[in-house]
Amino acid sequence: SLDVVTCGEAMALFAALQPGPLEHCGQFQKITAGAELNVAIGLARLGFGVGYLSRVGNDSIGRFLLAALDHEGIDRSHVALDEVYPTGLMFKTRSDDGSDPHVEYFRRGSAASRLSLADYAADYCLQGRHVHLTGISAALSDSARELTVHLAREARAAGKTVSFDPNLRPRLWSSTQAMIDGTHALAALGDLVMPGLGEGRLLTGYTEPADIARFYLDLGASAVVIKLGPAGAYFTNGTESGRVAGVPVPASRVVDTVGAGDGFAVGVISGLLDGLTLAHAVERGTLIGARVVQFMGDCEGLPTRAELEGVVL
Ligand code: KDG
Repeated sequence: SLDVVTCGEAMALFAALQPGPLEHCGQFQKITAGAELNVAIGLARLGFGVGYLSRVGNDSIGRFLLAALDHEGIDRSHVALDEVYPTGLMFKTRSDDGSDPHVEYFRRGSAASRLSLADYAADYCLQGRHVHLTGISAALSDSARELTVHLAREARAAGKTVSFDPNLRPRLWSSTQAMIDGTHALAALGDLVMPGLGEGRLLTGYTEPADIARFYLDLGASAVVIKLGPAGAYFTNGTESGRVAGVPVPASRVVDTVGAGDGFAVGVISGLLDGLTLAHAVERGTLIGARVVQFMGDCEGLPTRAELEGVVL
């Protein structure tokens, strides 16, 4: 049975094996990517029943992703195989100095961009206790945004908890204003809203974490967690607020920062589903985020339950 359902685009990520611009790199490692998929993988590794709503192309990349879903024990009964549109791809530079890598997408017109209300299945989507969404799904296309909004609204109306990570991808939106409006529409349907500090500033116009959080509480969230990167996180549920310190990771051990936010989300969501207080769930988020940056892929660092228990960083 499912505990959590998420929806988004899965891609193959070709991660450069040498530093420098992608045009000069001839060697890549093929791994899975997709923010919601990363969260699905993290929650499945912690033992939750996870369902994933998506579309992939009927091509080798689509089959690669389906095999990865099977390997991780994620239910893929609602991942449609699209006969017309291909699976999306992305490439990532190798960064050897701890800085954020550069990412190039080949995902316009992808199978997942064709996600629409026709993919919605209430009996499936509302089976779990929790739905996790990000702003990336809303950025893929108008039809994918309609599906994402519908899923969030139905889940909330059915009494499920809904987490939302804005995960801003300016390159996928037609304009900054469209991005802000589209992201607000989804944030307004989230119980738990988890922006990064930079995202929160851009979206709300406020500078301080407490003011950004207030904006989302006023929009209807019951908890807001603002990611402060290596400095940890700020959290509030309106009555209890605080900061959780970052987990120090020596610069020499930072291999790849991409996926840290998804690892953080895995920690917070799993913690709340496990019945932890918001503060303890956020602590778990910082632990997992700090672990993920020490691995090259987006999801290699996501721990199993046993690894989480003895998290050695
Ligand atoms: O959060 C990690 C994601 O950025 C990555 O896996 C790919 O979904 C992705 C995106 O759109 O950037």
